[in-house]
Order: sequence, then C-alpha cells, then structure tokens
Amino acid sequence: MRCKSRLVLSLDETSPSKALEVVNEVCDHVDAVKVNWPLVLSAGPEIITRLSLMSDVICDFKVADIPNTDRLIVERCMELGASAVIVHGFTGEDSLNACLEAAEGGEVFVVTEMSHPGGEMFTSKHAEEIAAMALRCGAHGIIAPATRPERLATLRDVIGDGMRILSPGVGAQGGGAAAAVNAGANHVIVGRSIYQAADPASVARSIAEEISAL
Ligand code: OMP
Repeated sequence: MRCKSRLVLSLDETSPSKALEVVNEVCDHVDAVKVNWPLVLSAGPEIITRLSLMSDVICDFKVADIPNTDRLIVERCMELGASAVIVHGFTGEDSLNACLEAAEGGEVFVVTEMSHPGGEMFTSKHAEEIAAMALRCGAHGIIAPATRPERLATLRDVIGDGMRILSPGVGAQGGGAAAAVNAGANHVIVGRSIYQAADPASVARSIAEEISAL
C-alpha cells in the first residue's frame, strides 16, 4: 500500500453503483480502499477485483477462525485481487501464521483494541499481547483505535517503528485524524464521513490536508 495521503477509505456503502461512484471520486486522495461484509454481501466478491483495478484493496473480513479456515479465506481474498487483509489476533499465533502464509505477497493487519465503546470490554485487556504477537509473527501492521489516541500510542510503543498502524474511528466514531497520526498511526481509516458526504472528494482531500499539515 502506498503511503501518500495516509488515508484509507472504508467503503461500507451497500449500493454497488454508489460505492463505485465514490471510489471514482476519491481514489486520487486515498492510499487504499477497505471493503467489509456490507459491500461484499451486496455486490458479490467480484467487487474486490473490480476495485483492485482502481486502487489497492484491503479485505476487512476480520478473519477469526481455525488456521485451515483462515487460510482458505485469505487465499480467496488474494486470488480476487486484494493487496491486504485484516484479521483478528485473539484467535492466536497458529491462526495468524496461517493468514501470513496464505497472504504470500499481500499484507496482513491484525486487530488489537477495537475502536467502539465495546472494544474496552474485552479487546483492550489483551491488546498489548496481541500487538506483541503480531510483531513476533512478522505481520505487516496492526489496527488500533483513533477513538483512544492514548491507547494507540501505547500500542505503538509495543510494536516499535517497523510495523504500520491503521487507525479506524475517525469522524463518525468521534476520533480525529491529526490526533491519531500524532499518537503513532501511519494511516487513518475513514468510512461514513466520506462515503455519506455530499462531496466525498472534498472531505477526503481535507482529511489528507489535515494529515499533511502535521
Ligand atoms: P466509519 O466509522 O464509518 O468511519 O467506519 C470505520 C470502519 O473501520 C468500519 O469498516 C469498521 O468495520 C472498521 N473498524 C472499526 O471501526 N473499528 C475497529 O476497531 C476496527 C475496524 C477495522 O478493522 O477496520
């Protein structure tokens, strides 16, 4: 994934035509497009291939299963044209290693502490351990919350400078792009604030400008 605007579009739009329209408008302002179940269940898996012709695509299926099932999911993502996948870490080291092997040339990002309020119930209690495991196993990066910049900074300390942090929770969930980047995020992930905006390109441009001004 390139590191130009440091912005990743989270494309949870469920109308396939609107989703493609948004990507057409913002692809110059984002480093990657992240797809999750809402769009893939509406448009079919081939949307991954279609989007991969316009941008790097991150498949955010939060893969969380036994190693064999994880491997099968990650292999399909890569065959469809994804550049990266997001997987859960709580399933343990054997599952993460299966994802890393299946991704081959692609990147694997591991969820640590989730950004929503419920993320504090369970995920925050094990986030440091999950981040340390991601580092040990050779994952390309972790997912850490823009809604809690102090936790993001702690997780940055755990993994050091060699791995990337993608940070969701900017905009609709209340986090800020500048605060997340200042706390150690390499990229911010933004969904609703962009794809539901009247002018998605101008919102994406202004977030990218906020980051580049730091
Ligand atoms: P918005 O809240 O609309 O900006 O979207 C955020 C996106 O990031 C959604 O696709 C979420 O599924 C995803 N996400 C989180 O919001 N919180 C997390 O802790 C992890 C993710 C993720 O892995 O991308």
